[in-house]
Amino acid sequence: MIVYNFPAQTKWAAICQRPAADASQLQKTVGRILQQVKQEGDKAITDLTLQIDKVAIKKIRVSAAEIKKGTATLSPALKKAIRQAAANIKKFHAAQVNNKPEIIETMPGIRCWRESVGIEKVGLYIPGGSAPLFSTVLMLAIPAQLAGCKEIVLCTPPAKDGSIHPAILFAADLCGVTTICKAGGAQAIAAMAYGTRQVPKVFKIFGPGNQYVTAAKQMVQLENTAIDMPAGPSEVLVIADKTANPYFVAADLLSQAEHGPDSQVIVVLTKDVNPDTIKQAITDQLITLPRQTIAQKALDNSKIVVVNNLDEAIAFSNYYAPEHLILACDKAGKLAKKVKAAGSVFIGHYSPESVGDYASGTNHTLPTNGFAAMYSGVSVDSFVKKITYQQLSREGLQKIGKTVMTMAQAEGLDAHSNAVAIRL
Ligand code: HSO
Ligand code: ZN
Repeated sequence: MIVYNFPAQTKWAAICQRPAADASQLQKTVGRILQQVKQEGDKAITDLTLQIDKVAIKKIRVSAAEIKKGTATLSPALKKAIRQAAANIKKFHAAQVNNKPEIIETMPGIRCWRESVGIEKVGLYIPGGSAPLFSTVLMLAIPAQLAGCKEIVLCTPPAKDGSIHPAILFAADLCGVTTICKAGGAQAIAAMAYGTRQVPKVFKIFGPGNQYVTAAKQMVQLENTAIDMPAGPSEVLVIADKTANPYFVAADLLSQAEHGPDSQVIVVLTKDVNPDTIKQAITDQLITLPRQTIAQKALDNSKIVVVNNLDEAIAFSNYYAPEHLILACDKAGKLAKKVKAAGSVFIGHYSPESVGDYASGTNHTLPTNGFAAMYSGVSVDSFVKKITYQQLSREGLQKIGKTVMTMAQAEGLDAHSNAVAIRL
């Protein structure tokens, strides 16, 4: 870990820099995959799955029998844990559902309101890779279901034997996913964007993924499919003062670092904390982890920033705009009020990020790469369109008619003016 002692504000940009992916080669490869899926549909998916994932699949769609067989192998303890997490996520997200639109009478006889309508068809991408993130199924399918999305398609790469991880099947089945497909990478994104015989076309695609998935999402967005948000490697920033337990802090940093070698880990310490105590606590815990090689790589690029006080710490964090922000200090509640940019905030010594990753109820699909400065994490809102309505009575039109006609004429749009005049 690189230590920066009291860096001047002019140095913050360099410290906060995220790794930049080389886009040009990536776009060519992904562009070719998108084209292939567009032209050959399902055949392209099976061919690419064999070629890239080295898995031979007979059918892309997972059958009901396969779901039943797969979920039966899951331990009762894991099923119980998934149900508990799902219940909390549902409870938190249900409060975001807006089913009583407020009618605003802007003038007598002019009534305006806004209604949330679920996006008919949505696509969820669940990465396979080194860890099957079935928790992400809950985080995406639950708000989709609450939003009233009719079709919820899930794509995830199959394992070497052609199967889908049983916990992914269980979570998908529990949360109303309507179609599960065996497809990963850019080809999965293409299939959901364009539609194939087996993979339904969707209007918006959600979920994390590697650089191919991310590039594919960005490219289909230029055509006619919406995406949740621009995604980059996962990040955490921990603010710790002398009240923090170095072992808690180290554990949080490691839980982020184990995601991938490109995980971003930053710890901001007030000057009364010795960075060596954190480093020692990391060393002690790292050796016990099965994913220590991955975590070590992420830690090699991670940073310790020492600042004068908590106000400076929060200013630095707001500048970085982390996906996850952990406030490891006694005054965390007060500090939380000063957060201006973060995907999700974990307040105090007993709120590890892991809890938000799985089961507190908040969503773990969050903005990375500095996008927390202007984007929000996934919520029920991400799965709806907000349609506005207005209804005028004759009297209402009489009241506003002159205003509209005057403005329309001034813009040189006489037909607009006439549409009012003809009614009056
Ligand atoms: N920390 C990840 C989510 C996750 N963690 C899934 C464990 N499983 C990105 O927010
Ligand atoms: Zn995580």
